[in-house]
Amino acid sequence: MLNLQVEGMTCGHCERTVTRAVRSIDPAAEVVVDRSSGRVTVQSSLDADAVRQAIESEGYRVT
Ligand SMILES: [Cu+2]
Repeated sequence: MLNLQVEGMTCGHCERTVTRAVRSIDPAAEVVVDRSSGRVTVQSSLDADAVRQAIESEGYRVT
């Protein structure tokens, strides 16, 4: 389980974009996004770097 802090999510579209970015590299990933806190929880066999890169490639910042 990965807990990430993601900056720049402002609406439901952002939540879906982040979720899709992770699923694009692991279709089986479970992604929970809490937009108000910026917390993103990912259940996946992917390593944290791969997930971070996928999210950042959509224009969000992972801190
Ligand atoms: Cu948005």
